[in-house]
Amino acid sequence: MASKPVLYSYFFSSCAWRVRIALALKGIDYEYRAVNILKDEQHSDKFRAINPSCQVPCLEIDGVKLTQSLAIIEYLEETRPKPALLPVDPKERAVVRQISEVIASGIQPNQKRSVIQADGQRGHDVVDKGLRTLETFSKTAGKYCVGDVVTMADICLVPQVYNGISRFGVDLSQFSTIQRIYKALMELDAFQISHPTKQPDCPEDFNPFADPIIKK
Ligand SMILES: N[C@@H](CCC(=O)N[C@@H](CS)C(=O)NCC(=O)O)C(=O)O
Repeated sequence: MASKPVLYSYFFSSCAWRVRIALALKGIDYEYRAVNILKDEQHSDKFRAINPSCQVPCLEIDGVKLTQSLAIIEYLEETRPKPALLPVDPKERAVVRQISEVIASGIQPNQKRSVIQADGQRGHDVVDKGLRTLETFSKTAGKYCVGDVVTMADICLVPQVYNGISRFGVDLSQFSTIQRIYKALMELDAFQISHPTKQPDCPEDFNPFADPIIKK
């Protein structure tokens, strides 16, 4: 019998949350192993042996160890196609990947803890500018980012928006389409059960609006 997938995650990691959403949408049961980034556990010898790039997420599944959230999501899509997270139409697929890349390559790496250190204003500006770009994609939005079906773009959007609001105080009301989509997505089970505050490593006294490192 195949062993249960193992997800190395940190409750407040937006990249790990992407994978948690994809696993939840596809109904894949997994074991959760916490890597505490605030305690620098990603650089421990133990975790380095698992993922030499010292980052979460990392997913052990089907006898392979996968890193990079978008690559993991695409692997899940190819091996467990239902429900689909990418549209059939190549143009729509491209838009989904475009939105995902804006977030995964354009926003998240520039606002991560190790990059901005204690500069909350810089983090705010990076997310604010990125969401401004995403708001311009609203022409293709339906109920969700691309049409009326949840896609990888939505999986990337929610953790980034949550991060922007809770860590940097980004004012979401400026972005009416994103705000509407975010609210619609947050009503779905897969987004709720994968939420940072529902993870086993989330401290009981965690205040999502007071980042433990960045004091505004
Ligand atoms: N491109 C990677 C980024 C992964 C990443 O930046 N992970 C962060 C948490 S969201 C991390 O592990 N940070 C700790 C560190 O870089 O030391 C992905 O999409 O998975």
